[in-house]
Amino acid sequence: MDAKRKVQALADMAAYVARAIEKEKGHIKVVSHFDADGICAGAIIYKTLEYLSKDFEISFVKQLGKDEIAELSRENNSMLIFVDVGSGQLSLIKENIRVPVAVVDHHPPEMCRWDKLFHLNPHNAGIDGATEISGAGVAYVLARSLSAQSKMLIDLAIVGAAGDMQCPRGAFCGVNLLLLEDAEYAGAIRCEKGLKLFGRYTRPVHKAIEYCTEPFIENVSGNESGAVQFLSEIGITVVDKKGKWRKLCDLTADEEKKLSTLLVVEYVASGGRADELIGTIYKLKNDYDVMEFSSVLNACGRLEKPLLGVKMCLGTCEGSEDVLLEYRKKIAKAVSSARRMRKSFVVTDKATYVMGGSNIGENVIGTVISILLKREIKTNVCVGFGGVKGGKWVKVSLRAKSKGVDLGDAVHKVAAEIGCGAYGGGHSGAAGGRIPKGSEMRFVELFEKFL
Ligand SMILES: [Mn+2]
Repeated sequence: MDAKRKVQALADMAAYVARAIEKEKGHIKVVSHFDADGICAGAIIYKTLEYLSKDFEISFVKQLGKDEIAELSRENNSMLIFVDVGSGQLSLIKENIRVPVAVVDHHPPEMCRWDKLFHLNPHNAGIDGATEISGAGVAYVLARSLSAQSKMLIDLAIVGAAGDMQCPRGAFCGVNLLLLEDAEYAGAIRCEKGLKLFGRYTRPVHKAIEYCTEPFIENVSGNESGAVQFLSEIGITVVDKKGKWRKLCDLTADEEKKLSTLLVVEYVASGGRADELIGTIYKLKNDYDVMEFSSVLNACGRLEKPLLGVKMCLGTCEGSEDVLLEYRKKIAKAVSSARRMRKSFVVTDKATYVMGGSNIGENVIGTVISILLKREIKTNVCVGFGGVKGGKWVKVSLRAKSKGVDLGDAVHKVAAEIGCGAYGGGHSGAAGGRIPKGSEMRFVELFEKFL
């Protein structure tokens, strides 16, 4: 099937799910995932239900497990809509939820059906939900089926895909590419080539360079006056004729080229690839680059402010710089506490296990191990255990440098073997799950067999 036919198949399923939602007159509860994709998907559904004047509320979960579903089953809702979560938990939902349920997700689906399930998942239309469409993309397809007004939410479908890392080397594919073309045509996104520094349209150029730590430039990264000096040495003034700060997008083509050349040299020398620094920039109407805006939303979720993220998706970006700053500090703190605990890491031939304990929370453990894996961990796979509030559970995060082992599949099977409510899943390079506190070493033992 070609891409457009698959999209038609997805749209047909969306129409079926949409009819069930349209019919619903009672209170609808929307449950979405707290990452950038889930926030975009949630915002799309939120706005669309508002267009339809539905009685609804939205909430966000870090994961959808037994506890979360049990809690939902005790609430008084007429309908549940799961967004960016749910396809992998169908049997749990079936067991516990009596009211009609719409599941709008892009994760690999469990094979399970019942009469009150309205399921929208790209895998069921022959579309790969890992690379070709995000949760926000699927939510957008449903939203279009519910209301023509939802067309204006198309940019969020792309932000969600970027948040889920569905644009390796800056390129989208599959349905994402079709959505991007639509978004460009509608004027919701503008594509241009250039330096992919955060703050291209939003920060003074010297600030963009100062905040840039990849590449890390001695005396410039993290050093404001150093950044100003660096620019003036290569003949780039930081203020314009009117005395206003110049942004990266204000530079002339020659100036940007000169700056790119120097930064790329530094970047390649520090082990990076040039195409990570120079390439297509997808500019949103709120003046953010798609990638950059998705990181703002990610920070909102990790700081437990997903509703602020929804607000930023649907309105003004006020407070976005504060959110990024707060999140940067949180990550820096967690990375240094992980480094202090180095001696407690379990290291085998194939993997390094970071025992975060209560020092590294579940919201940051994944990012912390990604950073450690890039900078100092020698094994191909890194597994992190992070603290979960309440003390009953431990969050497991898995990352791999290169392919070879399907982490999502491995964590799923290991969790099943541990039992007691443990669960896990994800993609081949990045996965996660939850296990009961105290079963960390059992996890290590079982997981090693998969490597
Ligand atoms: Mn997603």
